[in-house]
Amino acid sequence: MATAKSHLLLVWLLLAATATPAVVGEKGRDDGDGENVKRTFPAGFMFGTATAAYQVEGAWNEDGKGENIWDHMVHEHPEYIRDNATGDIADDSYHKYEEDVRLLAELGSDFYRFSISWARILPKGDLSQINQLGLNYYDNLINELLDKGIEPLVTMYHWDLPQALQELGGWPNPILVDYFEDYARLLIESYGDRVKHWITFNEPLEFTMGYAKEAYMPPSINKPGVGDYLATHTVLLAHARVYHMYDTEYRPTQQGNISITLNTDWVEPASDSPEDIAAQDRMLQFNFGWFAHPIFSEEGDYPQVMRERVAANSEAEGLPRSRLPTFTPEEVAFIRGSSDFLGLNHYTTSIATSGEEGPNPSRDRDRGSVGCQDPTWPTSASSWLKVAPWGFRKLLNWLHKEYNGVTIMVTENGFSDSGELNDAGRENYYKTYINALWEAIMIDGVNVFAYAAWSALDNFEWTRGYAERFGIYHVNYDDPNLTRTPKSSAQLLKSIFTEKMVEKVETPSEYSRSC
Ligand code: GBH
Repeated sequence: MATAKSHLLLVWLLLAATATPAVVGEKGRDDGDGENVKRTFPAGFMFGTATAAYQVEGAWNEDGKGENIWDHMVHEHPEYIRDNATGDIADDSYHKYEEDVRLLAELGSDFYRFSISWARILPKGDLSQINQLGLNYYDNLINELLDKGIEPLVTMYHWDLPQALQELGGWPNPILVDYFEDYARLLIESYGDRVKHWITFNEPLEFTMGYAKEAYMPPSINKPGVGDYLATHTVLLAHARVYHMYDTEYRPTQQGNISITLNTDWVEPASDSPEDIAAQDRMLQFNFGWFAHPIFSEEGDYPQVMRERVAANSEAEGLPRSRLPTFTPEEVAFIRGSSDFLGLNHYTTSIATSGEEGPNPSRDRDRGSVGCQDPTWPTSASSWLKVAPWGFRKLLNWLHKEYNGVTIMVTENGFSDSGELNDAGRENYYKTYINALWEAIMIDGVNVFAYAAWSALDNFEWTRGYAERFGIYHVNYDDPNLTRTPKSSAQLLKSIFTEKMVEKVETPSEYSRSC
């Protein structure tokens, strides 16, 4: 089954490596003819890169920083992390931020997406103690970026909850809505004169798994189908609280935007059968609609299919109420529309078919669809990350349709290898994915205004340690100076970022869908 189609894939990979002639009749503008066709992005389109505090900063206990749940987990459970690695030092960006900003400038970045470490600013999580040295660090970073003409884009929360707040139960405790609001207000008061794009949360789909599974994400609590639903409920209310605070109290003077970053694979049905198409829809709703439907749909609230299925399973389990918490009508209205754009993290594609997987109970089981990836798709150093640029274009089109022409910022997209300087795999990934992006914008009319490559530099890849590298700049972890060196992909991205053009490459129109 896979063979004929995998040949097509091979042909495509060869094509992707060389320039191909322009296709006549497309709506988008292809400049040039014959070889080296360039695809120009709309005027004002922004290119940049992204990182996250725990993955790059290091200095985990310096200058008054408090402990967070990642510090805690890597120290208490080194066995959860490949090679017992930690982010104690990471890329030492806390001390090397000036050098890092120089690299970003060298790359021609319009913006830099970084996150703020909550416990660096509020060591106890609450306002009982404000760490001025922590505030100064981000102040300096923001000023350094602006000085080099790079716009700062700030993620308030990229997975590193202060341990003191975890001791109150963490995200399943609704009191965290208040604590998050206090923290966000301090950030906006401190930096909002200069920061015009805010992201409240990065990938709640991932970090709420910390309350559903062991050894994947702190606090590593094994309550699937309960802890993840409760955590998400708080996170959505906290997001909306901060959105409204910004909207009413700060937007009039600061005139910025605020949003949330959600992640998903594109999901392809295993076949065109109605069962597989329904499984595809459930996969997208349970993984993405769970967060996006309450915020970006016209009706708000969790997706109907999710409310129905979790309620039915909970009843069958003899529970007096659904494991999926309920929003009041006031809360539905409060969350609905609480975003100026959609932040999207996207890396790969998977395939869905109807069936059951995962522990009982769990969100996986509630979903009633099983995911997999086709082994013939080209891969990266990360087992989950298969190269499928056509899936990126399909996902962008699905979002456009599902959420009524929503304005999108791609807040992460990237490829892992084991750290080669000559990173042809990453170059191929960016060329093909940025082509797919161009097609979605210029041919299909999807509203995307910015794109961030993950990541500016190699960094601590969570439980995968330092083995899977996403950087455009290489970091030498054997060298105490943690020397940064541009990889080949830095040249490629520099030309894309500065010329706002990508060289045209073909993406396959047929691909195999078997697992
Ligand atoms: C992003 O998550 C993060 O925002 C970023 O911090 C991270 O460094 C980057 O991606 C690269 O990973 O094989 O079952 O363990 C991306 C979404 C989804 C990727 C879950 C890892 C693990 C699947 N992540 N996936 S599994």
